[in-house]
Amino acid sequence: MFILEKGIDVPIQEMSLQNGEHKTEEFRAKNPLGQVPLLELTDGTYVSESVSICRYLEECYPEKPLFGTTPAERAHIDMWQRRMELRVFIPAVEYGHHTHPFFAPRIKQFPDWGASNREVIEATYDWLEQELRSRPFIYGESFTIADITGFNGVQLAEVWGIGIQNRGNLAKWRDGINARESARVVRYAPRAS
Ligand SMILES: N[C@@H](CCC(=O)N[C@@H](CS)C(=O)NCC(=O)O)C(=O)O
Repeated sequence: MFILEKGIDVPIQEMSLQNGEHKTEEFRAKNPLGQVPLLELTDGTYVSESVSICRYLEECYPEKPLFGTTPAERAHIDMWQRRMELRVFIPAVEYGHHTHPFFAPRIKQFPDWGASNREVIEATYDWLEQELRSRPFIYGESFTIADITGFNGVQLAEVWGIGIQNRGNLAKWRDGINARESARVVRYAPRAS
């Protein structure tokens, strides 16, 4: 989604997680965590972690900035991106991991921990509902990395059945992001509500 928003051309190699292509010795030599995404730099090194990859691309291709341009803007956008990551995206990951039957044979589940993450998401949604009364995007008047992280977190929560319910401002924001051309590569939700 970030690459499409930037309008840059980055060669993409898709991998089958189902076939365990990310767990081979060859792949682990590039990322010992055996996870995607992974970016190969021109100097032959590799960077994993989605947001680190986005930051690198932003520095290489500063046009259409998604992390801000001034020191103040960068700090604010980083703050909101972290909030979306820590209070929506990661809690959605944790909720799924610790409550969904799919993960039961894969990881040791702690359902109470799962439930507490749902509370974090719901509280954040209540807060965002207020924040979005007066602006169209997570940070101000323009689309940023914080919208990408937030949107993907909201979608993931929806997959596990945590909807945004009757929070109208949040729904309007989500639907606006969902309608962007770039969202086609991450859009997968049957809406929980
Ligand atoms: N913190 C990493 C998380 C990467 C991650 O969880 N990737 C998933 C796919 S979205 C993965 O590779 N899962 C397979 C696994 O962990 O075995 C990032 O932000 O890039």
